[in-house]
Amino acid sequence: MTKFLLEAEPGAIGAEVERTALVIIDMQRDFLEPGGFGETLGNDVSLLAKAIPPAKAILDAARKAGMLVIHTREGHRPDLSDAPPAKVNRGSPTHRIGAPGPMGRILIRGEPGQDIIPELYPIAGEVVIDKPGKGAFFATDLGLVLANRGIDTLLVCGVTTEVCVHTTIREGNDRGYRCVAIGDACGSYFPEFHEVALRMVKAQGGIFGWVSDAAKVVSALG
Ligand code: C5J
Repeated sequence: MTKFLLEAEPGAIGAEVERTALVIIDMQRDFLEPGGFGETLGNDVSLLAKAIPPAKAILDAARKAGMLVIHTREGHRPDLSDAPPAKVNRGSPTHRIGAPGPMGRILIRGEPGQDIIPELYPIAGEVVIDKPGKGAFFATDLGLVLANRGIDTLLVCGVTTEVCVHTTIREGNDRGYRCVAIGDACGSYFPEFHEVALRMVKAQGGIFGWVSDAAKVVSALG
């Protein structure tokens, strides 16, 4: 086993490369790219773009170290059979899941906008999890993949900090994983939510995880 020590808050965390996974949440074109679904909702996508270079840095470091890399994509089957009406029937009808969007049908698997941005595109051997919910464990085989690889620690980054990243860290924590949010490799359309979401993870002695940053991950794995 290859051990590493990651500087984090509320305290450093020791882990093993072979028992750690990098989980990159929903770095999808529709959330991040100008002209995508996120921007049509009135969001400033440049706030999310800031997370791309740090996410790329830890992706490169994880690949070099031979760490398990997992990418997730939020999205649904084309017939919406896995999309709860309570999720679909929300917001303006022209901006709902399944409606035509600037990069194909909104949050539908296989549409260009639902895919991962080119900068962080998965390579052969990396796991891609299509998830119908906000958390990456809900209604997916993520838990099975992690158990089969003997994973006990998750380095989690992606978008958005307070929604899908947070939900995944909460789910992972309850399942017994040590979850570390890589703060600068996460992003939100709402900077105050991003900041408070990270503070929530590490509050009270690390109530459901740790917070670190990309430079610390690169240094720990280097
Ligand atoms: C994610 C969302 N990925 N905000 N989705 O956070 O709806």
